[in-house]
Amino acid sequence: GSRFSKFNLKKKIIVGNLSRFLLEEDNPSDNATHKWMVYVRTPPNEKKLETFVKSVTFYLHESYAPNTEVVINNPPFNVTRRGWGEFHLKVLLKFKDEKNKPILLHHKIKLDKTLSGLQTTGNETTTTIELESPGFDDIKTEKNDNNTELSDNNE
Ligand code: SLL
Repeated sequence: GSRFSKFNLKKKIIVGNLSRFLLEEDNPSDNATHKWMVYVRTPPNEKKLETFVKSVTFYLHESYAPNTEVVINNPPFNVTRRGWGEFHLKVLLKFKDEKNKPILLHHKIKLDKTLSGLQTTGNETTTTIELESPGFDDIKTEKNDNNTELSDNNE
């Protein structure tokens, strides 16, 4: 038969980023011009990522060394940093059911160019993946809205 059985399940995965220009009063003590946050989620009204994803590993630009690899095991699957440039990052999804091999996604961080100091939406990339076995957990879902704000502390 076909390599993809009809029981395989397609899931849309969204990787996106927000950013905010750092104003004078944010006292940028480093070279950072922006604060940004990268997030991974499923579309609204679809099963949340944590129902079938075990962990998300973010591989940041080498200028963040030695902390270029960030593993997130629980939602929200976000990383927030300060920075000054745009770069491609890699996102590795590992699945609860290990029949599904890890999948690597790519995303380019896009920073706010308006310099308003307000949180703005950057780039969003959507990838359709195919799972052999989702291994869904029976997770009660509320609103899929905990991924959408840059926190105020200086990570
Ligand atoms: C650019 N080619 O210049 C890219 C490189 C690198 C971004 C961007 C590091 C910040 C920090 C940072 O923002 N790296 O280490 O605090 O657009």
